[in-house]
Amino acid sequence: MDTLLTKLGEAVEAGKVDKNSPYPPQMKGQDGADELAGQVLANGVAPTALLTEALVPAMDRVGQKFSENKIFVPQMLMSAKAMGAAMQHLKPFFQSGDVKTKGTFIIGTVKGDLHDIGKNLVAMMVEGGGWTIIDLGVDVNEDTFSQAVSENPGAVVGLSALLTTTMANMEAIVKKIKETHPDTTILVGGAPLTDDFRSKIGADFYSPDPRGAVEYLKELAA
Ligand code: B1M
Repeated sequence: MDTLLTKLGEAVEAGKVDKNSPYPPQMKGQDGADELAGQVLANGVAPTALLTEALVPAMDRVGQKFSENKIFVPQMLMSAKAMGAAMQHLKPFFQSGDVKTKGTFIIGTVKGDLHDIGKNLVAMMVEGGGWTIIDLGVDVNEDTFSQAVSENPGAVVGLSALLTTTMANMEAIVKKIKETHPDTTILVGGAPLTDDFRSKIGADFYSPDPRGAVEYLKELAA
């Protein structure tokens, strides 16, 4: 089983989406992230193990190689695509929560930022925790967030950012939401954030991972 998890991590790292994918040429005809994720789960591995032992470490290696100029944006995109193919297999597990009655969770990656893998994972897991999800996508500005809250009174909002430059944009979004809808609870997350930063921008809760967001929302709904 470790071999399959290793192979899955390698496929994501190399950007091998599925068997038919021509990229990378040296892996032509081999199973990709899509097939391997299916095989791992069919062998009874827990979905969270697939995530924490194969997919997330693979993306970390991708980030490391990018920092060292060993790969560039197109390769990083192929890895993201491969990760997305594997994540499709996780969806049914993370979404099979209770009936969706706990409330509405509006989520988006903040303006200037196109990273959506972490945001999608948070959305999947919160949905599995029994919340209705409104996913605003990536590069979302303060007006769009505020509008979504107007359309969904009482909704909780989640902001994601992966860049040190774009996390700064969270402040204006929090400000606008709190001005227009003062009672809105706002969660923030993403690799460069800290709880100090959360406190500085006036958001209500910071979680480094989807699990923390789910737990916080559970308490909020209790
Ligand atoms: Co970009 N990128 N990227 N990238 N990218 C990073 C983030 C980087 C760390 C890579 C590096 O240099 N080592 C670096 C940021 C440096 C910094 O600012 N600190 C970087 C850079 C520089 C860039 C560009 C500027 C590169 C360029 O063009 N020169 C560019 C920016 C584009 C833009 O957004 N405007 C860029 C582009 C891209 C791609 C488009 C090619 C692609 C994204 C594709 C996509 O998302 N669809 C990409 C990728 C794939 C990465 C890395 C390799 C992987 C990100 C990822 O998906 N991780 C990343 C390096 C890395 O993270 N190791 C990197 C896996 C994911 C599960 O983790 O997203 O952290 P993460 O989410 C976690 C937690 O953060 C948390 O839960 C998730 C699950 O555990 N979380 C929340 C996230 N949101 C949350 C919200 C919550 C709670 C928890 O509550 C609401």
